Amino acid sequence: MGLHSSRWTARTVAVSTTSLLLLLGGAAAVTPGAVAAGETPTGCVEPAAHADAKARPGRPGRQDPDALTEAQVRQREADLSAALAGRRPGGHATLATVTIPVVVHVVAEDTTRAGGYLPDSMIQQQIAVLNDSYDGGTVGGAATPFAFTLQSVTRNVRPEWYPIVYGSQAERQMKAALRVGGKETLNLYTGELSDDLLGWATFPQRKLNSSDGVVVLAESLPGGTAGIYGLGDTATHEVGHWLNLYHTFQGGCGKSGDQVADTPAEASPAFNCPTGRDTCTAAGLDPITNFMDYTQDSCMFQFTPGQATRMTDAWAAYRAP
Ligand SMILES: [Ca+2]
Ligand SMILES: [Ca+2]
Ligand SMILES: [Zn+2]
Repeated sequence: MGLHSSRWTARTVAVSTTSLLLLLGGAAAVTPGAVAAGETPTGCVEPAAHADAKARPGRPGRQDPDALTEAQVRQREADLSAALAGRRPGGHATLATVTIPVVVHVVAEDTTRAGGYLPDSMIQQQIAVLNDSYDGGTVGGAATPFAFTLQSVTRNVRPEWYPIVYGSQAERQMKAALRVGGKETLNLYTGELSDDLLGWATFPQRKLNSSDGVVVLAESLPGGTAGIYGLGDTATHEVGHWLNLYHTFQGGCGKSGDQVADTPAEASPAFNCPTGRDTCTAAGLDPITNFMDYTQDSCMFQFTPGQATRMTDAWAAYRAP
């Protein structure tokens, strides 16, 4: 309970105008879920509520879909360098504030909340959580250049797309039908998801395709019923991938890691909110409060300056109009 309080306090102290919204989520005892198979190098799939955290990464017969291989990381890093060199010769990109237009696509099976038909208030609260998270408004969080503004909301009662099944033809059809804007536009889809997932995202690519975007469990939005994942940080995490961040546990204790120097290496995902976790001999405790770990929403509240730089580079390389 102490950790829940400290995180809420962190939000409250730093951003008093949005902190109340975060309190609506509650912190019911729900444990993270199993992963689904079928991950691709350009996707990221998150675990959802309602299953056994300890079983998740190594669940028999299932591979952790978020684990990119070292070869995949090397390939992505080479592409980032090449793309960045084309946009900004030499050094890191620097950016003034970038306001990302967000289009939220509410996908539902009927017009009830249980059917995925979220109220506008939850969507507005989600945008507030994104801004709070990316502007360094949380205690210890680094500021990034990114701000978010709600451009529009589409409401889609489409039982044939529901639940949203990761990697399915129905998902591709849904995105092809709904996605709008260029590479700078964040298309955020909400709905019930397959396989107890919390969400998934596409990493940036040089050539835009209709799959680009973020999918999150509807009830993971602030005020949602997803228990320890009901404060809106699933979207924060997924948007991190959309801006080219890896998990903090990418590569484990090995060499390449998450390509960010100021996030201590971590052997495996952390769940719930452990104290003093230290899974790699490399300096530093595991970054369990980082948005790119797998801890519960109340436990994750930071990006680092290194992650801010990486996202800034990725914006210049891939998403800047
Ligand atoms: Ca690191
Ligand atoms: Ca360590
Ligand atoms: Zn992830």
